[in-house]
Amino acid sequence: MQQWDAVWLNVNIATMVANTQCAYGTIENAAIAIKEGAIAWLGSKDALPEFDALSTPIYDGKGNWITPGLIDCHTHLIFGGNRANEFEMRLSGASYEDIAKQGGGILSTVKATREASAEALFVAANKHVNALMAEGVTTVEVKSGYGLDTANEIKMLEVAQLLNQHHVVDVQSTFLGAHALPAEYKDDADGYIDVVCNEMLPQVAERGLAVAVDVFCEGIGFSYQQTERVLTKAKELGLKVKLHAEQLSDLGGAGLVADLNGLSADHIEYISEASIEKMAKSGTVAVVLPGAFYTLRETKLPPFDLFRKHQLDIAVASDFNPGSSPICSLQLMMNMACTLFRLTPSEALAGVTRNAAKALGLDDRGTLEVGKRADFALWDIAQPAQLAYQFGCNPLQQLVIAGNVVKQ
Ligand code: DI6
Ligand code: FE
Repeated sequence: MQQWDAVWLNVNIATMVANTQCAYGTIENAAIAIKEGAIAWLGSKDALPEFDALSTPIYDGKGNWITPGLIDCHTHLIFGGNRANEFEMRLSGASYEDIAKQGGGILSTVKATREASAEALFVAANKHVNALMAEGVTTVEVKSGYGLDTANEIKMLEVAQLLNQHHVVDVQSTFLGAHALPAEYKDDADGYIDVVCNEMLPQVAERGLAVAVDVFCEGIGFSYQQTERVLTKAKELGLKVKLHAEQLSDLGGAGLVADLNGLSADHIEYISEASIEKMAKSGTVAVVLPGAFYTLRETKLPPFDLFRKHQLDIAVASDFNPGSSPICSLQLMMNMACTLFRLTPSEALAGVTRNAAKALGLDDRGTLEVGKRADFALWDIAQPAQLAYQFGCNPLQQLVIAGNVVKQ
């Protein structure tokens, strides 16, 4: 007789295991059992083995749907202040790039983040993680990049570490020291990159403060050569690499991160087919960020036909940040991925589960299979496409993270 920690009966399961027959990897009339934080059994209810029903908590799913816990693989959710004033400026005609060039944009959040205590940053960021979790998120990636000096970049990563320790949601940290050029290094971008490579990166690696390293490779960010220096150094130190690439122009960054076997290239509205071919070869995930596209009222869509032609894995993330995507909702991103980017609802769901896990280099989650982490959500829906189709009537009923029922 099986000894499990908990069992869910009377559920339909979208396993999201890649499957050519059914995009959701559906098992209807199913059951799922967990033990020690992992999935111990799942399958058709008819095949359920005998288990110790007297001492096992049993949940009745009432015919609702279970999906993997959602994974937001690209956020900047630790920051001081807000940029509602720039929202107003953009509405009266200023562009995101104009504002950045005038010393606003990312640099205004840098000022507020430097002025904020670690405690204040933690309290604000904790609310953001709560909001994501309320919509079914079980893993979130968090980037630094609003400190832009060694002490403040470390401060941000320590806040991320604290969040990971204190929040039930799993927090994966990324070092984004090369996010913007701080005022102290105006006209000396290479000098700032020296500090990122020789001072910040070694400390981040030695203290285990980040899993991965990212750079904003862009006309208003850092050049291809500067990006290459940072990512190469990161790899030497044993860190994974990913990139903000081709958001506003094509600098070839996505090809670079693919050449370095990077996890993901993110944004990529302006990517070339040559870079897409490189990503296909290296298995680098295409992370698309409809919240930034929407907020900046961009019109150039990422080239999804080419992504599909070259069979890239596509992830969808919030890019939650105070400037270009002040939207702390992965459910809305799924909806926008369909409405703005024309992904199918199953592609959108794969984008926030299986492919988002791959974008973070995590192979223990993102699909529901025996042995994977017991991270899953029970939704009050009649079919999985509803998760992308509707917005504002959060259907989350129950959330399980590493086997713990954190919402019911
Ligand atoms: N691209 C983005 O979408 C965010 N960072 C980046 O490099 C925007 C960050 C911000 O505007 O504060
Ligand atoms: Fe971003």
